[in-house]
Amino acid sequence: MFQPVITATGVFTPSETITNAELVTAYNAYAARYNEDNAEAIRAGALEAKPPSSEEFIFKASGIEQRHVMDKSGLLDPAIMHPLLRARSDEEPGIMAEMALDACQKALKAAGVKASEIDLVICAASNHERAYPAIAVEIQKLLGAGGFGFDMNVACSSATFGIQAAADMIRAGSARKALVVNPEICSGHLEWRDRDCHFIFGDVCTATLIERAQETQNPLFSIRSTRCATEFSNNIRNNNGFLRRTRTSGQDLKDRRDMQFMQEGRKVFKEVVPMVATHILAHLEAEGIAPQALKRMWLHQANKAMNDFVGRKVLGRTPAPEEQPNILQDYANTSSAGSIIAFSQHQSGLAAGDIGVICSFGAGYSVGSVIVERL
Ligand code: CO8
Repeated sequence: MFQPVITATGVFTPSETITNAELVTAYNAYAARYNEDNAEAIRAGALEAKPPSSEEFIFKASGIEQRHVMDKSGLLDPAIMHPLLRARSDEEPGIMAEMALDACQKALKAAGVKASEIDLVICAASNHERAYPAIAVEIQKLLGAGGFGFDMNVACSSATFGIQAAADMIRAGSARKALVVNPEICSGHLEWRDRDCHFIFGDVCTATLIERAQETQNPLFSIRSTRCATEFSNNIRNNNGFLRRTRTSGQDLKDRRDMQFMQEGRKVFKEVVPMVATHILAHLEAEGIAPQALKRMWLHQANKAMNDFVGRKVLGRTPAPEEQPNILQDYANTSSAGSIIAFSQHQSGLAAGDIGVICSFGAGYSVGSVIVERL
């Protein structure tokens, strides 16, 4: 058996940002235009008018101040309201692979590992731009890595589930050096024309390099233990899929609302928060770690109030900001990448032997926790 250790992380951050003010201006222009175009149907009661969005609501309800995106021009155009991404030929690298390459190369550089030494690439994300060939295999080729790669999707929990898969393979001996990479183009699946959710997501890519402790000079964190759990729920759902064209219901096959992200946000909040706190506490107990011994929690970055609640439940007191760092104010919810951005950016102040937990949660429902020890 080999001990898996995290030796580096890498983050690709798109250069374009959208502030809440920009977002709300674009949405409100879209809503005004929609209400004007459909004035007759709205007056007749056949359609509902779209109410305006507000910066105050967004910040108060979520803690989000801005988001990074791959393309803001389409998102801020009231006549478009989705990202505009250049169509690529099959001979060019795909956009997810391109984002992944940047994040992986940053992680490899930080650890001083050559791409050719990598023998496992897991592309773990909540959406994949095509069905096959796997994005992970394309990333493997672009990197010049060996071994094998595969894609997986557990929505917001993809990164921690991917880390568990990689850590288990390293432990068992079927992989030596693994990259778990999370290219999240959430802007492609968000419904920017729905004020209930238009502020939630942003784009980013994270990568985590995991190696055998016995074969690295520069380990950062030992992976003490991982735990994943799922419980079916329809409260976060996206019905887009390959059976789309088989439907004959007469609905718009290109632009159905349920082909984008949908959620019952209140229900998600109420049901997932206790599930996450119970999950982390049970995981710590199984490892013989008292919650008070936890020095850091890198939580999924969906909602500030949600994280505050989980932090209080786990520690039994209000965590200091450095104990439970948030990055969602700058990045919004980046699905599976959120907890890894927090992990990547907030490692200072930990001493050898300190214990922390990376935890993500979301659609499925799904929860994944990774208990790590600073080396
Ligand atoms: N501006 C002004 N008012 C608004 C707006 C807005 N933009 N939006 C809603 N309101 C109004 C509502 O209409 C409502 O009005 P009323 O009281 O008159 O009905 C009022 O404000 C309150 O609305 P809510 O009850 O919806 O507000 P909440 O306080 O619950 O906040 C949140 C909404 C922020 C969505 C909150 O419920 C939340 O964060 N919930 C948890 C969500 C979550 O964590 N989801 C996880 C999803 S991520 C995941 O699993 C990955 C999926 C894959 C990613 C795909 C990429 C797209």
